[in-house]
Amino acid sequence: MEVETITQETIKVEGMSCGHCVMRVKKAIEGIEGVKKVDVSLEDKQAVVEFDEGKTDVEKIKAAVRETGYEPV
Ligand SMILES: [Cu+2]
Repeated sequence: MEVETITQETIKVEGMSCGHCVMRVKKAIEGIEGVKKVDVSLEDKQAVVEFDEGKTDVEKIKAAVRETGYEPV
């Protein structure tokens, strides 16, 4: 039996300037296994991510954001 531990984390993201950036960051995070929900806000410069702790972690999410060319803080 697999137990899911869903956690919510808010990650600050620098460098987003328009809706296109938001979509890129959102898609990058959504592509990570274990991620359940992503909300990216241009106004707040942050991504609110719900994920399964057993499958991924904040560092992996930050790495994916960095790969798209934006700076997680
Ligand atoms: Cu943009």
